[in-house]
Amino acid sequence: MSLRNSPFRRSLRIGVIATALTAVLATAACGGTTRGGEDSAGDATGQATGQANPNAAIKEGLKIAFLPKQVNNPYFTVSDNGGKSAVEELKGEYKEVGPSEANASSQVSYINTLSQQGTDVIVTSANDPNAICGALNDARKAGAKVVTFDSDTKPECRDAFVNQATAEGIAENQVKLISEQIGGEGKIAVLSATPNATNQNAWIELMKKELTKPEYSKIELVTTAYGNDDDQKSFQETQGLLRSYPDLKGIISPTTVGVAAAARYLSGSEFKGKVALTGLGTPNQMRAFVKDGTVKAFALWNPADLGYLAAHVGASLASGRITGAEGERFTAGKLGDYTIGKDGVIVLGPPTVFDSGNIDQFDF
Ligand code: RAM
Repeated sequence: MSLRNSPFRRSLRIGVIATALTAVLATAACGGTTRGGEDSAGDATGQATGQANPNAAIKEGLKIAFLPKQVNNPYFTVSDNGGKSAVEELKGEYKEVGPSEANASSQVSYINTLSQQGTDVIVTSANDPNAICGALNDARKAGAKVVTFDSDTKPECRDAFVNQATAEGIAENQVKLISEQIGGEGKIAVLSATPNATNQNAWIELMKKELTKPEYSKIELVTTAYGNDDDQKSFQETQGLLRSYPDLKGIISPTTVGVAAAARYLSGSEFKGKVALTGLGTPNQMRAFVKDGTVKAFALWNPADLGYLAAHVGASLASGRITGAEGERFTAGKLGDYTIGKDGVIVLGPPTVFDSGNIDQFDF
């Protein structure tokens, strides 16, 4: 079973706009030009300009680099390997570089180096929307196309953003899952990744909005803790949450690192099976905790497909097939056809929910 076969995916992805995600981002004026200068990538407002040629051949030998939030996170290993397979299909040169810790500014020096190396496409997931903006725009001025995936920078600092699902869809899914698991009533907490992560903050804001719906009126979000996408810190923060709120009914951890660490803590504690835990996790990291009864259900998209799509978007930008403008259409190899939404956002598709009934069908 694959996310690609989801009946919802094709209908939702076309023209879907991650309005909430982009709405929280401020605007600033910066543009970019393509390497060789044959077409322009953006005007002073960051809007794509220039003509796309949907029939342009994908250039061979494109240097496409992946710069994740951090390199030692299994989620990004899977996503970047998906990118690698696309780059190989497209006869480009793939590389992955990045920090071992997901710090706000730790990605800047990597962007500068990639730019100096004449990289054609930088695909990155932002630890902080502002910290990398200047370096990305310098790279664009030097000729690189910039694709964010997973976690965006500001729209004017990149050519396109490949979003894993709409931020609204993720927030709805997470709140629904925890509500089902705590019987629609009680105190909950969020265990997030880093405090500045664009994706996490957009999801948390929308979860708060979702919780104002009448059906969730008996659920109280008491706090948000930050595990920094670090296993040990996430483990300790979980322990801290349960000390501070002994009557906590559930935790939402919308990070693969956080939810796995929280599950490990709960499974070895008196709270196992009593405090609910859901979030965004990889099936391989969560399998044991679903089997031992610590976790009932959690969600994620296919990270490999996300990286694969991002590489296709980058190659299409660098080849002049698309400019990142709303309404442009393109084909992303085995994933099929996509349409670019507002602010250069392309949506992979809705998340999949994993539980004891289906988790063994997934291997990532
Ligand atoms: C972690 C990262 C990533 C997020 C996933 C769900 O690996 O924080 O940005 O999308 O979790």
